[in-house]
Amino acid sequence: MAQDDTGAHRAATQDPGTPEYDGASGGWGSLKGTMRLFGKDPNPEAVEALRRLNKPGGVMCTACAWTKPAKPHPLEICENGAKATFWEMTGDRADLDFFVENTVSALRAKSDHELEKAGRLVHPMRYDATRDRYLPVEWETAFAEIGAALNAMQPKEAVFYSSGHAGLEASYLYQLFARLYGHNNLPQSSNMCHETTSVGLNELIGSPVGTCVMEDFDHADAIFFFGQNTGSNSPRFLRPLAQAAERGCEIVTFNPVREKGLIEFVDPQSPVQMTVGKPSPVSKHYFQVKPGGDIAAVAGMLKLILAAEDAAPGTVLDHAFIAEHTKDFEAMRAAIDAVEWPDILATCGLTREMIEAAADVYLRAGRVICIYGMGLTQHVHGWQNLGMLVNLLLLRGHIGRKGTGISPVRGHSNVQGQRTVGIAEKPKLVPLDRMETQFGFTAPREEGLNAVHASEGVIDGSVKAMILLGGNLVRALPDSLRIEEAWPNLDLTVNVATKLNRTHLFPGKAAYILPCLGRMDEDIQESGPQAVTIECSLSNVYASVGKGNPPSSKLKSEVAIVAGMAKATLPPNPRVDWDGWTADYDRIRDLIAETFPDDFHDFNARKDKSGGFWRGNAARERDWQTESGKAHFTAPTVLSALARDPVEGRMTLVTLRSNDQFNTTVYGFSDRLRGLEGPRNILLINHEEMGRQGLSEGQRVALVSDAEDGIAREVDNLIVTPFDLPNGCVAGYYPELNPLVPLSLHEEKSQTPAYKGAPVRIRAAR
Ligand SMILES: Nc1nc2c(c(=O)[nH]1)N[C@H]1C(S)=C(S)[C@@H](COP(=O)(O)OP(=O)(O)OC[C@H]3O[C@@H](n4cnc5c(=O)[nH]c(N)nc54)[C@H](O)[C@@H]3O)O[C@H]1N2
Ligand SMILES: Nc1nc2c(c(=O)[nH]1)N[C@H]1C(S)=C(S)[C@@H](COP(=O)(O)OP(=O)(O)OC[C@H]3O[C@@H](n4cnc5c(=O)[nH]c(N)nc54)[C@H](O)[C@@H]3O)O[C@H]1N2
Ligand SMILES: [Mo]
Repeated sequence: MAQDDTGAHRAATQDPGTPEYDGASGGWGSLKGTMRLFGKDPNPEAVEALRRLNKPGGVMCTACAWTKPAKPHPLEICENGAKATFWEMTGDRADLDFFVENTVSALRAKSDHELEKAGRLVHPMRYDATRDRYLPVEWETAFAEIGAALNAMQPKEAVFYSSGHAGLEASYLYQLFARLYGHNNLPQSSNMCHETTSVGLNELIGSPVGTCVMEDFDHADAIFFFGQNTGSNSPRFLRPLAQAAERGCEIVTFNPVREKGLIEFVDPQSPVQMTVGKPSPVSKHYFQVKPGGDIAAVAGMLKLILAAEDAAPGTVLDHAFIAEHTKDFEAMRAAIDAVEWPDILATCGLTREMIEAAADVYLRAGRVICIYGMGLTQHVHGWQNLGMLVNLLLLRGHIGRKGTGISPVRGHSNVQGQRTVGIAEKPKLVPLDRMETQFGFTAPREEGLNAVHASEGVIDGSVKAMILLGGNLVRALPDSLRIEEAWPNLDLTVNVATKLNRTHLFPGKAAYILPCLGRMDEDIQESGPQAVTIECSLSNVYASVGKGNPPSSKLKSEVAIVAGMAKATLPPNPRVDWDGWTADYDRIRDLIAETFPDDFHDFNARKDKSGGFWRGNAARERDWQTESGKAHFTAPTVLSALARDPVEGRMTLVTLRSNDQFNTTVYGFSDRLRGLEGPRNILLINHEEMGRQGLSEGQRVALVSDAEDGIAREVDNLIVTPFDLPNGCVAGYYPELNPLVPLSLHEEKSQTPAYKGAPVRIRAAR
């Protein structure tokens, strides 16, 4: 592959080329990928669940937040949805014998994969330090002890985290519990994920979520796609993308890694494609931007677009839109004019021809959508990344028209919805006045802790209790070894979980694992079978009804567990009916509708609609709910989204998800779509950098932190694996490499950790 003088390691071709691996994403490979993990005779209940997945009356998949369409396919599933379903509906059990046989210290020697592979949790457990084991405890005892422990501390010393798994009902009760108890310490997984979006888009266009709906993908002429790996992380989105490409929509992708799903796609639902195996091309142009190089790449595009306008005034920009709807155009223009091409090319690692090709697609398109994921949000200047995409869209009025808009692709299936119903550490985002009237109390107004601030509190001892409604925080956070070390100093750790994970193995002084029903499990309460609800990336809200046989009669629903803890902690309140709400989730939805009438009026009636109900989006109507009442252009203050300028020998570490994992849940060891098989302790690096550093394939090395904050960080025994990446960066897997990401290295406004831009050096293995 040619190296040009801009540092791009790929010749100036704009053709995505033929991938080096066999078979496109989707297709037989994806079906085989699933069967390989779960055998030829998977649990028949799981197979039945798959038939009902993402359809009205069925279960809404836990594997990602991509929308569940109103007209679902006969099988509205993907490889990873199937994996998530089989993984949750496993016949394996981490039963009482398992916990007798294994001390917690012994369990720490197991891998993330082995821990969850032990199977579903079946009984509430309490840690016994003298025996170094989790031992069974009765629910009421656990609730009473948790309540007593919480009442023995100041409310603001406790943190209530949620991973984006739990439905809107449990999430609403959880935030209510926190506020009745007396804090806003409600960090959520989005603090490590799309918080940059929640903060950044909100400032820029007055919407913390994306503006696109499904129909927009049928009308866009061009889609600019930044740092989101659809093939692995939201595979059902591949079909609408491939269909868009097929009808002539030009997709331009910016990503340091040549992610196969964005190159070509085989539809597992298309018999012709499955037989002939002819893939549909997805991206017209695929540009391997350097990590953190997107601001520069888009700055180049903006320069060309503004130059086109100057050459033929009045023909390129939508002046009427800019005048009526936006602010700071001139400041943006001045900042872009001041940027020099050599700096742009050096920072993004692309050639001028590539950027011209991208600008050309933009200029020819009547309707443009920008899509992005963690490749933009998990950087120090992530907010400016988003600002650049919004700049692109605003220039020609590409927000608030059919076929246009900005579309962040969210992660956990209900991560967006939990925020909508009040899980927020920022009290100003929540209608506390209304809740005060509803429940007759004075809500805390002090800003709560987000994930990074809560972690700092665990390390410095100011946080005393961590309650986790799902998740595996010790593994998912940056600086994970420092977190592991500090976690056992907590007075109280409570893990509401379906499966055992590493966080549970660092018990606080009092520590509980409370096993919950999963989304697939039937949830029967006093009033009968219950539905839960979730919100997808496109702001549709749907009911999800589990039908599976729960792995143990001892399990409680997340609603029942939150209510149980709350009841045991809080004094009685005539307006608060934990038991009655648990008995009938319709009553919780009525509360949600009362607190959030605009979004959730007639909630119980609307929740069963095919394709869900859309919550609406003001920015889509060009109603900009920003401070100025306008949409804001951004004048970038930096060209690279990374924290620091390049230094000799320093590499940028990008942490990636494999195709065989869901966050910290590792299903298996095949990263099929990248052609990587086997162990996860790999260091991906290109041939040229290998030569420069004197490395050979298969050699073992260590990575050390180059963060200059005086904290030593190291991950040893990584296998050097040649991989097509830009120069100056290396990549490897999350969560194994989390010890190398400094907690202090985070996005400037939202504190989203910079998981895609940690400074490291390569050292000899010990
Ligand atoms: N199967 C599966 N599905 C999942 C998940 C999972 O772990 N497994 N996780 C879920 C969750 S919580 C989330 S948030 C989403 C995450 O989904 P994504 O947003 O796709 O997140 P990642 O896979 O971390 O990385 C996204 C891409 O960013 C690219 N990238 C890295 N740095 C840069 C950069 O500087 N610029 C650009 N342009 N690109 C860059 C990487 O090469 C990668 O392709 O997926 C959800 N769905
Ligand atoms: N280096 C690096 N680190 C990252 C990222 C990265 O790209 N790179 N990505 C970040 C992102 S985007 C995210 S969202 C976070 C994710 O961080 P978390 O939300 O903390 O982690 P998960 O791996 O999703 O949580 C897995 C656990 O959730 C529990 N669980 C599964 N289903 C359910 C359920 O239905 N109910 C309950 N109560 N529990 C359940 C199981 O016990 C399982 O072990 O990680 C972040 N960390
Ligand atoms: Mo996420």
